[in-house]
Amino acid sequence: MKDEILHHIRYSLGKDAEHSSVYDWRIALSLALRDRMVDHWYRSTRETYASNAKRVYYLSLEFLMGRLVEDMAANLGLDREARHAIEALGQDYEEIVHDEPDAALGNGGLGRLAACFMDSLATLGIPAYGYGIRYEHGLFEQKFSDGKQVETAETWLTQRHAWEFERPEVKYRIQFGGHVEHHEGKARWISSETVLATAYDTPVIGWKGTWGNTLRLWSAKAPGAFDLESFNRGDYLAAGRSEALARTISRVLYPDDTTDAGKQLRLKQEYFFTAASLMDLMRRYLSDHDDLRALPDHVAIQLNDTHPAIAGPELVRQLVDVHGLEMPEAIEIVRNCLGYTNHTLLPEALEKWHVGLMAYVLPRHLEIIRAIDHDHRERHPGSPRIIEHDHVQMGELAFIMAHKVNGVSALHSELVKETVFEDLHKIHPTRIINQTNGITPRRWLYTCNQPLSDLITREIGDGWVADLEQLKALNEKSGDKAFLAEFQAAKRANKVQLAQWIRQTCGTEVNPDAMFDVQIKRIHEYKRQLMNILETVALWNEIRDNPGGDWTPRVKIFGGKAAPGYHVAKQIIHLINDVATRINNDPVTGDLLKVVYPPNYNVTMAENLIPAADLSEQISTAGKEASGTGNMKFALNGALTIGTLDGANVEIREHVGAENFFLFGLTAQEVQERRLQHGFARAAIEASPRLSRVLGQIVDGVFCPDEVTRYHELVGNLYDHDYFLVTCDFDSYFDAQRRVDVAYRSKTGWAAMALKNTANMGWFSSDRTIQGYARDIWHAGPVNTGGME
Ligand code: DL6
Repeated sequence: MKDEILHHIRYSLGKDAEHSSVYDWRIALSLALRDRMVDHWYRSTRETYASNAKRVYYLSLEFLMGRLVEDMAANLGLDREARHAIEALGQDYEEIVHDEPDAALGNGGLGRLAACFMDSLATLGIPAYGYGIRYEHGLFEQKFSDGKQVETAETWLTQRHAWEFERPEVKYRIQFGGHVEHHEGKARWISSETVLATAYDTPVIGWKGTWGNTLRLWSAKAPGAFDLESFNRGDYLAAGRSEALARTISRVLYPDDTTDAGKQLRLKQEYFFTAASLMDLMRRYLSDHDDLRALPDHVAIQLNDTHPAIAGPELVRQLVDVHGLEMPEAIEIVRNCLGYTNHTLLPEALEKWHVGLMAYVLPRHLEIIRAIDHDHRERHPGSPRIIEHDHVQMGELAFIMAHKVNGVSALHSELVKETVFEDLHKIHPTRIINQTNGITPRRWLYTCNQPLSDLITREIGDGWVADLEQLKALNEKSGDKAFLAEFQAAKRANKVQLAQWIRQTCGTEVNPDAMFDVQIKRIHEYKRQLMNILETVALWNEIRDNPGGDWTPRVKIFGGKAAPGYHVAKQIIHLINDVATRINNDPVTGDLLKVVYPPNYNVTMAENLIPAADLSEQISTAGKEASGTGNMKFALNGALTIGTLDGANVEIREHVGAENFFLFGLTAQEVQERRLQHGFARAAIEASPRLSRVLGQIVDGVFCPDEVTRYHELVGNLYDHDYFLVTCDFDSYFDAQRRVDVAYRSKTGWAAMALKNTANMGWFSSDRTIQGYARDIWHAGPVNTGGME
């Protein structure tokens, strides 16, 4: 390994060891690891071709990969070797690993799920491709200026991305606009704009290197030659214009995971990567098959939300316009290939495109969508329409074009049947199924939490990394005081490290013996960070009223970004920072209560925070969080959850035991009923002296003396339009937090509850989730491998 790294320092970076920077060492290490992947990767491809195995294609506008070096080394079984080699070369391994920028090609849960799925597909040996966009700028960087969120462009690709292979020979012409001509029953799309999609491949190697799949990301390029004539005339802007226009398509990730961006560019992005991916998989299929009717026997395509839902009409277009199939038969073939995962019930996140825009950008697809709609309504009179009120409803399109539609937690899948797709579910009662989300244990325990991972491996061996249910053996240890002490020591080691990092990042001293209470996720009203900070103020009040009381010291940790245009979410960020400033400087509460909000939450930060957390905040309004996956990461790492009966919390509670979970709040059903009661929020505030006092302080400017009116709108909205029922759940939440305080005071009792969480989270491995998709949707499986070469 050492020689391989030195080889890359010299021959790939053109440096000598003495003059190499941290960056050079990181790239050399990454290239050395990448070399070790290539043979596994090729072998997997050869075996897939040789066995004629069915391939899975996971289409996702987002892949939130984070850093790769540790993950890649761990999956190759080279994590220790890599560290030793770097140290033997006199370098600091941690510094090198931390030099890698996060590949932040996603907004949150949906994109991170795609990354976990890639890891599990490779670990399980299922032949698969992830297809997405190679954004030049990933999710924006967040800074705080006087407590307010400020966004700047993310720049990961200004450095070399060592993991990928550019494939200049793999390119497809993607068309937009123009019109359609019909002649003798055949359609011809005469487009007005073309860009090239070119491929970049990153190998994804599963645990112990037994299998390798590909993440293929598309970059947009101009199709024509550089405009030398304009350049020679001195018109440099004109010379670069077509290149710049084309590149726009893969330039920026839309910084919004809950609202329909509504922009022409977004629709173009969606079509760009979907069309390129389908052209690519069709080319691969036709390279060794000629019967298009057998496509579903060899190809399974999963739509990660509606973002790639144009795949239905696009594949129909290719089958009909390019390969000459009849429309009804093409629709049936495509349906048998496609699965669609729904990740949200929020109405604003269900994509809809105006027919005018669709006609302008994708005129042939609009015709095909009308044909699909017509075909479906002929077969199922009275069915909901795909095009309603001049909008193409992408959820309906995806549903109709998929043979299976899945929700991402048991509760969510039931709500999908009862709400957004109620009518379509009646027509196709077996189409909606559930596949509860999962997380990869490789990244979310083995790599990110070495103290706990080492302890578990010492106790039960390392089989758990690829078979997480083996953690159940730890249940026997919940009465073993010596083991519980070691379990606590692992947590404490993580907390000490985090406390140091918090000091460096936020300048705040926190006590590692205080309870670390963490809420990290996108900032959204339904996730109710607002309720958390209001409860923090209420606790602050009570401590100040009785500073000598028997309080449980707490550090409240927040992390998360707000969509740049989401005004209320940005106000909530500002409020949290204002409250933090006031509380952290209060000598009365001192170490009993601290609030920290490190900026720029990302995958790497999650890997630091989660292993150190004692309490996991999963407090969304019931019925709103489709699943959550952060909730799983925390519980796996031995944090207890305070949460509502929402998303996958319901199943987590069932698995870890109700006695090891702090439940509060209204159920999804009660939420619906409460909303119908006139003046429910005012009534709740009036009934809660604690909440009234907190809201009064905020209105009086206790946390913003420089601008007393800053939060009047935010608080006013709570009185009049508390759609997410912060006010109604507040008292129940406060009481649950006090139960948490009491439980935390018994160190051994807490450790036993935490261990029960770790021991019973095995079911939430994304390996289990992928096995479910493979069995129930894709009808695909692993190609037998001979183990590590
Ligand atoms: O399924 C992954 C993840 C869930 O865990 C979250 O509960 C859910 O909010 C998230 N959904 C989205 C929806 N975005 N769009 N469209 O990100 O998916």
